This record gives sequence, C-alpha cells and structure tokens, in this order.
Amino acid sequence: MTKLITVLNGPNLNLLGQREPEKYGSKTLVDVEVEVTTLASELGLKVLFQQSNFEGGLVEMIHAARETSAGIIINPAAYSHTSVAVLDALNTYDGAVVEVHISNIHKREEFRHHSFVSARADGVIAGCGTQGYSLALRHIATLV
Ligand code: CA2
Repeated sequence: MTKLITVLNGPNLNLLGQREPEKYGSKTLVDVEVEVTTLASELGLKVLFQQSNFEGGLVEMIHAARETSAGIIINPAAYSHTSVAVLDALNTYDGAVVEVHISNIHKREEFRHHSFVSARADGVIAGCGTQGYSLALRHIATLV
C-alpha cells in the first residue's frame, strides 16, 4: 500500500507568498503543496498537507498521523521555539520526522536559534527556502 506522509505547517504559514517574500519567498502554501504532492507521486508516496494557526490543532494533527502516516514533515513556525506540547505530541509518534524551516533560523534572532522540535526530529532542514519541503520529502522517502 502507498505510504502516507503528513506535512504540517504552523501559525501564519497560510500567508506564505503574500507577505515578507524577502524572508519566505514568493510561493504560496498551495504552490508548495502542489510541488510536494507531485514529487510524492514520483517517489511512490502520498501526502496529506495541513496547516493550523493553533498549537492544539497541530497536536491533534500529530495524534491523527499516529494512525495514518509513515512520516511527518513539520514546519512548526513560531511554535518551534516555544512548544513543549508539540514536542510531546511528536514523542508519541513512532514514524520518521523531518523538521523544515524556510529561513535559516540560525542566521536570525537569537530566540529562533533553539527549536524544541529538533530534539525529536530525525532530520532538520533550514534556510533552503520553500524547496526545503521537497528536500525533506526526498529524505523521508529514504527513512520510511
Ligand atoms: O523559517 C521558517 O520556516 C520559520 O519556521 C517561519 C516562522 C518563524 O517564526 C520561524 O522562526 C522560522 C514564521 C512563519 C510566518 O509565516 C509567514 C509567512 C508569510 C508572511 C508572514 C509570515
């Protein structure tokens, strides 16, 4: 059976491509979804692409992935730097986890340098723009 990869996006990423293109590029989240879904079919995978502006929403999407998905690609956005709840949810998940940041969080403000999620992630991609999602999918394909 075709394996499913859940791709989760945190707060404000629904505005991708509409503001701050110098930081996050000009592609919308729908553009990224199309790109990742096309690549997934080339790799023999399926993708469920989701976004939430709420911490609890992300936690519930991670719980759902426990039953459905061989891997999670997650850009927790600002919750990367604050959320023990998202980390705890990922720690209940047995599959592969790859964390993505569009920008290079290590080149930005000090408060962005630490991600709680990285303690669980099998891989972390930062600073490769929205292409990071496709890179994450290629990597997760080798893990699942
Ligand atoms: O670089 C990333 O992908 C981030 O996860 C993006 C987060 C930021 O808080 C992290 O430190 C790094 C911010 C997402 C905000 O998304 C926007 C998209 C378009 C316009 C405005 C915000």
